[in-house]
Amino acid sequence: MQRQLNEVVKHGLAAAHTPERADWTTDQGWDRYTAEEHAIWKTLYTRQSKLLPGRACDEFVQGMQALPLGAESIPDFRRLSDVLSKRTGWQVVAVPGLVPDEVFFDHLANRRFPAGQFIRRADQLDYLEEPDVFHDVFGHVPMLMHPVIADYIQAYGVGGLRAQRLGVLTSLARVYWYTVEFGLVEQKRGLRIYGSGIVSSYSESLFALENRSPNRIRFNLERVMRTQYRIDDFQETYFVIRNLDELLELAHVDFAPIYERVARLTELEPGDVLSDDTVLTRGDRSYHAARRS
Ligand code: HBI
Ligand code: FE
Repeated sequence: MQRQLNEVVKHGLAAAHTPERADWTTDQGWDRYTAEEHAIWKTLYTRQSKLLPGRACDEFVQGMQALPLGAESIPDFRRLSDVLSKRTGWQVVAVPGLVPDEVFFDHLANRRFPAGQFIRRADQLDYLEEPDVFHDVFGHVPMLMHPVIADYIQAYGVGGLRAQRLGVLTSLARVYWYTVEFGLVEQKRGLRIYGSGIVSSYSESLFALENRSPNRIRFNLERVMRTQYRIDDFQETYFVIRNLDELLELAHVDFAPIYERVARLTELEPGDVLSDDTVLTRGDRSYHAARRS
């Protein structure tokens, strides 16, 4: 999962990896994964596959089925890229872990998804700070099979480079966080997960959909840009889109005037609810209240 990612990047831990190449890519080294590492993948994969029917959105399930992904082994990025590139023009490239923002955005802008080469340890099944191969591949790659998500994440890469120059990356990163990583979508048979941070996490899949604690609020761009997010725990609020095409519209919005408006508004805490929010579920906040005391 990619909790604490911004913190880790800010504090320079990402620099602990010395890049072999300027774009920080590395060989996946698929032959070097050990039996233990494949077994960790199998545990995670099996657990998530049982949980996700009726919880993940239809597009995730379809993407998953069309990819060379299975329980038995950590997938080979070349085989994934063969299928993915034919569908949406994206490739999966290996990186050692977190990479600097501008490197990350440059990959996305060019339809390369940087995926962590390593897998979490057996004692970190539910929580880790850097995005590993399970989060990046199981969580993100099925969604990249969908043309709308494929365009949206590329637009985030382009927008990220621009937002960095404008000094407004914080607002844009919140949009990414509350959509690509932690988004929910309304589908015919109910609320479903499309966010990769949720879909790759057993406990957050249950929490985001079924727990009484979090708010579930209709997605609104400016509202989301003002809202801080939690990097070290479950989200206090999930934002809900009506369908994935809503993201396509977002990819074409001119963010510059919006950044200016948002800069004049107060920031919101992760759990805040506003009088003009469209609230689907008002959370009782019990989970985070208990954590704080
Ligand atoms: N690097 N590998 C990797 N994966 C990410 O999701 C990532 C990153 N570097 C920076 C970053 N994300 C975020 O800080 C930006 O989305 C803002
Ligand atoms: Fe991620």
